[in-house]
Amino acid sequence: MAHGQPPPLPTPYFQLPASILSTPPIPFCTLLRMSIKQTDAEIFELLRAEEQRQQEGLTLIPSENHTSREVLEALSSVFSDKYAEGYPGRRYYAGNDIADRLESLVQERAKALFGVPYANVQPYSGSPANFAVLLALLEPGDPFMGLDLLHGGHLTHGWKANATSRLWKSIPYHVDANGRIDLAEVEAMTLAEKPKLIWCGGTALPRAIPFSDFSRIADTVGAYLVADISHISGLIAGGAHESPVSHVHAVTTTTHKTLRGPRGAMILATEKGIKKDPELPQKIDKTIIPGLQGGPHLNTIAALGVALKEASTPAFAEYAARVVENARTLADALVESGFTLVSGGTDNHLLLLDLTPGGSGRGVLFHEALERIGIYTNKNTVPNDPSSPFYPSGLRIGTPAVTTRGMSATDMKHIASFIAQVGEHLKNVSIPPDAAERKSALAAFRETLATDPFYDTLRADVRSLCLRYPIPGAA
Ligand code: DSN
Repeated sequence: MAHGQPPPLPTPYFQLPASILSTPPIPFCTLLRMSIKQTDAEIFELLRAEEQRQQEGLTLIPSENHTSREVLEALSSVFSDKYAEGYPGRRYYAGNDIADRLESLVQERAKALFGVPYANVQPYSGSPANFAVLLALLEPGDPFMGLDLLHGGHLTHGWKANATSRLWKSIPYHVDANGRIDLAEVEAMTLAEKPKLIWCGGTALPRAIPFSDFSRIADTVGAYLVADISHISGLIAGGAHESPVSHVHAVTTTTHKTLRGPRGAMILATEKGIKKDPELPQKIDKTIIPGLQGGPHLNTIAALGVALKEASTPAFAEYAARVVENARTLADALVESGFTLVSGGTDNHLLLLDLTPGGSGRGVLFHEALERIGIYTNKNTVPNDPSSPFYPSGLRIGTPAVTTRGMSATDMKHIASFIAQVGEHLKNVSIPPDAAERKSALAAFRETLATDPFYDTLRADVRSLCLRYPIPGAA
C-alpha cells in the first residue's frame, strides 16, 4: 500500500444487506460525517460494526440505553481536552472560566431535576461514587448494610470480593421468598449491628424500593441512609417511580441508565442529609477530589447537562412512563408463555426471569442463545440461586433502550414471543451440575448455536423489527 493511503475499509456501511438500506431513515449517519474514516480505518470499522450491532439488535440489558445525538455531540466535544481539577471558582489549572460555568450549570440542573440542595457531578462512574460516599461518611472498619449482590445488590454495597467489604464491615441483607426486600431482616440486623450507613437500591430489583420503611429503620439507630438510584434515576426524574429524596440523606446515581445520559455518576445530598450533617456537601466534595479522583471529565459533564435538560421535559416523563408500561407488558407476556419471574412481575424497568423450573444454571444458555438472534440480555443470579454466578439460573431483562427507540406494547409482545420461541427450543438443554463438566457442555452448546438454522430465522425477524426503530444517536 502506498505511503499515506488509508487501508481499504473492511465492510463499508454501504454494503449492508439491501433490506437495511431500503428502510428509512437509513442508519449510520453519525459515521458518514466522521473523519476517522479517512485516518483510522481500523477504529472506524469498529465504530461502524458497533453501530450496526446496536441498530440491528435489541438492547434488553436494563442498565443500558441509547443516548440522543446531542448527548453524543457534547461527549465528543473540545471539553474532552481540558483539565479542571477542583470545583467552580477553585481550580488548579488556568483557562477554566468556561468550565466553571459549565459545571455550575450542570449542578443546578441536577439539583432542580431531583429537588436537592447539593449535587456533585464529577464522579467518573457509579462504583467510584459509592466508594466516595463510604469514604466520606465512615471510618475504617465501621459497619454498613447493603443488599446482597446475589439478591440484586451492587458490588459496592458490600460484596465480599469488593474493596468496600475489605475496608468496612459489610452486613448484607436479602430479599424474601417473594423477591421483595426483607424489611423484617433489615430491621432486626439494624438493631443488632447498629450500622453507620445503610444502602437502599440495587441492580436486579424488579420492585419499588420502600424508601420510607428504610428511613424509619435507619433513623432508629441514627444511620446515614443512602439511596443508590442508578437503575431508576430516569424513572424518578420522569415521575414514574417514587423519589427517595425526602427519606434519605444522600443519593448516588449513574447517569447512563434510565437517565439516558453519558456514562458517569452524581452524588446528591438532601435537605434531610444536610440537617443531619451540615458538613455533608463539603465531605463529599473533598472525598471526590482530592480524596479519590483527579480532573473531572468535562465532556461527560457537558453531556450530562444535555441529558438532564432532556430529562426535565414532558417528553421524558412520557418516556419514563412507557418504560414501566413496556416492562409490565413484557412481564405479563412472558408469564403467559410459561416463564417464572422473581417477585412475579415488575414495578420498574426490569424483570428477572427465574429459569430454575427448567433446571439450574440455565441463564447462560438463554443469554447466549438470545445473543445469537440479536437480543442482548444478561445472565444473572436469582435469589438463593442453586448454581454459581458464572452459570446463574436467571436472566435480567429491561426496557429502557427499546423504549427509547419508540417501541410499544405490541413490540413487547413480539419480543416476548422471540424469547418464548428460544425457551421452547432450549427446553431439553441443561447445564451439568458438576462444575468440571460445565465448560465443555457450554462449548458444545456454542457449536450448536452457530450451526442451528432455527436461530437464523429468528435473527432475521429480530432484525426486521429493529430496522423499524432506528437508534436515536445514529438517526
Ligand atoms: N453494571 C451495572 C448494571 O448492569 O446494573 C451495575 O453497576
